[in-house]
Amino acid sequence: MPNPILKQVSKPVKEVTDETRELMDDMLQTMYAAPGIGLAAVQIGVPVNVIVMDLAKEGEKPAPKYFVNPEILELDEDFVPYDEGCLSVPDVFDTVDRPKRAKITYLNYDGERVTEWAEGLYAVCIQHEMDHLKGIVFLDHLSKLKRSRAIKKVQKAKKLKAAS
Ligand code: K2U
Ligand code: ZN
Repeated sequence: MPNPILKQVSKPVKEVTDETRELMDDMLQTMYAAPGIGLAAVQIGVPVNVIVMDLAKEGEKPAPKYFVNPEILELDEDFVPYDEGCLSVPDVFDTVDRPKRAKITYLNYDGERVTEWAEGLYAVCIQHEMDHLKGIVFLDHLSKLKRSRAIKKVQKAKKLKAAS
């Protein structure tokens, strides 16, 4: 942080092919290994509009979701706070206010069109991931002071890690 890769604006995918599915399978494995509950392709250095997610809790059957070229159609006026983290900004957590619900449309793993409302953690996560596709990291929603403190913390941790 700040990492130019994360600031890239990702490009739409022309069509969902076996190559797209292979990328999503790889992303899902990476996400489970982190562990995380969502991942945008740009976070593994591939700036394309692809997101994977699995909101299943510990011990529940995995419920992977795949999003190709996702778009937000509508956002709720009400905002709710959530203590967010990010796999690309390790060990930093802070409260971000986001619309409570979001109507989204996307192509699924098989390239079929899905349009649905997301709420709860699903709404938080999909908005966090779709920010990544626009080169936005959750820190960009924080105050300048909080953002600069978070970046210093990540950079210090990185130096320590490099030194150790
Ligand atoms: O994009 C990412 O960095 C993945 C995030 C997704 C996420 C961030 C904030 C709120 C919801 C989802 C990682 O999953 S961060 C790890 C995590 C795990 C459980 C709940 C919240 C965050
Ligand atoms: Zn993130």
